[in-house]
Amino acid sequence: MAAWEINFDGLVGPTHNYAGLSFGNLASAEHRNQSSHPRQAALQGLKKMRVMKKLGLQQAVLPPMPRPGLSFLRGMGVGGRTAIELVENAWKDSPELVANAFSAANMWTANAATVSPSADSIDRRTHISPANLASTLHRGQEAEFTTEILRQVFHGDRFLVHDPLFKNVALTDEGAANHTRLTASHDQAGLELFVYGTDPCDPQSNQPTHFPARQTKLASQAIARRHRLDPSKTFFWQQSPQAIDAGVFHNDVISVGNENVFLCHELAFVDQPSCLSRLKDVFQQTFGNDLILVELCEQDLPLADAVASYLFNSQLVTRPDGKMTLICPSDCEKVASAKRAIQRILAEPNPIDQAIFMDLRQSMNNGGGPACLRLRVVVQDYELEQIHSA
Ligand code: SUG
Repeated sequence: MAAWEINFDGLVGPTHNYAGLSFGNLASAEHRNQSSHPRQAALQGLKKMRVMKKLGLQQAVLPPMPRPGLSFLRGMGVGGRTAIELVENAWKDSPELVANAFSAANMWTANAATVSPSADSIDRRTHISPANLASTLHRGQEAEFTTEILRQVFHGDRFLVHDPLFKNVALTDEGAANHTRLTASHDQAGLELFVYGTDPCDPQSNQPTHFPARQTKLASQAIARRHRLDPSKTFFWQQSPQAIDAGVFHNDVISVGNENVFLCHELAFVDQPSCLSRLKDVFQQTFGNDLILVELCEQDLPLADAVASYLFNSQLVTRPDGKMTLICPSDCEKVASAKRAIQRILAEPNPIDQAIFMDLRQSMNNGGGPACLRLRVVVQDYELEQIHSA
């Protein structure tokens, strides 16, 4: 039995722009109202996909969504018979609505859905939960179309594409950006780690004070339940409020995992030492091998540098020769501490022996690095025929 990880990247659409819509995402705020270059953005994304193919990996692409979001504008009460009328009327009344309707944020497919491969679920189906993205106005309009696309791509009965969780402040869900799967190898059942920013059932708990937490514990738990995961192999960790306040709006800005390697910052999670120690124990008991943990400390890579370089938003992938490559944003070469950290990771005894730096400036300006641009789906060879061939 063979299994592959397929990366489904988003393709940047022609309305790619910098409207500063994501409070708590430092890059989005910093580049607000600057000029964007959609063609360059698309070419940068395609180049990354080509690099992945060259490494011998499985690469797929999801289409951009129809934009501007006319049904969004109509839903906001804007009148007009044609697209142009709708946009003109919205612009006169509330330019913010136009910014939201033009958002091309669906390029970040790490937020499209959470995926649990069939090996992990009790009913042996691949479960896919499209994210409701209800924490931001511009992204909330993605869920419906994402669900439609995913149902067309994963059309067979071996896949179950759920409805998004209903949109409610207690159930905000941002998809795979807050989910990591660890396993001895892709074809085996994995441990699934869900990371949430806030727990609506415990409003007194430690919360960020500057920026919003986007993922709730209730949402993560509901997804794990729907995906029929084994509770003894499922973890729910709270993201550290300090990290969120430093600009870590999604967990994939502060940690990344692939097979038996987990790379994270020491200030990523609440109660981190005990969380990691339990994870290591369960990994060892499940697979009979050690989890390789690469934990970078504040002294070596300050949180601010982690956010500026997006080191943890690198893609960590297993090549056909069994070794691993980090696909890093080229910003990592410019931030000295991040560059040193990567050199150290490459020199240490772990499977990561290659780093490739990619210029993704157009996406990075909105807070989207290499890992944001892809949705990982692990499929067994016999499941491939149920994925849309185009
Ligand atoms: O949701 N930026 C996206 C970036 C998503 C990054 N994805 C992951 N970390 N997986 C967001 O904040 C900016 C849009 C604007 O400002 O115009 C934006 O939506």
